[in-house]
Amino acid sequence: MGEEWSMSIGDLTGQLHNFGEWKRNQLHIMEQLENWLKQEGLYTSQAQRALTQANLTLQRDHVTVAVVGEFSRGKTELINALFFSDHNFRLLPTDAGRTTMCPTEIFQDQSEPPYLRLLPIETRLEEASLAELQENKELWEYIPLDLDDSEQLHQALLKIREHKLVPREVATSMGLSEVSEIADDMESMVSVPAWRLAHLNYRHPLLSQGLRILDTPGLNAVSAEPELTYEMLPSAQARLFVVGADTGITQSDMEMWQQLIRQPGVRQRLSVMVVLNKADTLWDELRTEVEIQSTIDRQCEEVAELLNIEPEQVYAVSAQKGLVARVKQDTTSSSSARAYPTWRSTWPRR
Ligand SMILES: Nc1nc2c(ncn2[C@@H]2O[C@H](COP(=O)(O)OP(=O)(O)O)[C@@H](O)[C@H]2O)c(=O)[nH]1
Ligand SMILES: [Mg+2]
Repeated sequence: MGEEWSMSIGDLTGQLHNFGEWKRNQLHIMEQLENWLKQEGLYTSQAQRALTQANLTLQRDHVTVAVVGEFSRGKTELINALFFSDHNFRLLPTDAGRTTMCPTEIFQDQSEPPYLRLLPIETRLEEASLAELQENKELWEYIPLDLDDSEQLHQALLKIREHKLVPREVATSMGLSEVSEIADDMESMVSVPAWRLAHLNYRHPLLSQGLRILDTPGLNAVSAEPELTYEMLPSAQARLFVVGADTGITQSDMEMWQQLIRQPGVRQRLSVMVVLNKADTLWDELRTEVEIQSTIDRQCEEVAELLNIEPEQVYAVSAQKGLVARVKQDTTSSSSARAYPTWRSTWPRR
């Protein structure tokens, strides 16, 4: 399983590289076209507009990988393990019971220095559509990021999961009565997520080739932002559906699968990979590696059967142990890495 997984990451790197090359090539062709049109006296204002538009579209073109699943399955940890293990800490905050509350888009915009932008939850009170809000940068909180300052980076990214207290009526008018938690005995104040959407402009070799990662919250928060669910997900080129080996496929995993992945009308060519995360919960020191592997294989088969996909589409991983092993640079200090050398050697590396 591990080998296939690392192969897929290798493929992704290769394909993104080709995509980046293709984009550069197209931009070069357009430049030549522009020069030629100018030479021939055909560079009208209409031609100029068309070329500028094509240029912009191409530069903004991304390959989006959306990470979806019920809350606390380890989606955010998986993104940390796969893409951000170069730091000596967890880049995106993950914690038991305190899950990502707002969808987070991670990309690299060369034209601006790294930043975190957050769209305040209060914008739900406005009539504007999410697309309009995305354009209106003044509404967003802007935090410049210093990628060399781990502490600042860590503190800034903790904001993604901030909550705030609002009167119950306000939460209701925001359409958040279901996701809010009661915060005091009087039940007059409730706790709601502070942000609707986060944009993280970061630096990473894969992001620079045009990869965009979409980290999503669980079902509750997703259903509070239906526009996001139904507009952003179908436009993703690939989707990772994350389930937990500790819980197996639950009723709500199944609902998410049906609502978000198996939506009628979603283009079939969209590729879906199912990640059976928290495989470490099946590790057992009193059993042999062969026994453990057969338990993991069996669980992958069960997941495939329930979701009606091929067992080859299910990848058993441990995002957490993988992240720890990579952050610690695979040193023997990680007991899991020491105990499971096969796992360690097949974990994808950049
Ligand atoms: N044992 C174990 N715990 C994990 C693993 N991945 C994530 N977790 C834990 O599960 C909790 C939720 O993780 P998080 O990434 O925030 O889940 P998300 O809500 O799906 O994004 C955190 O406490 C993580 O440390 C894993 O591979 N193994
Ligand atoms: Mg999360």
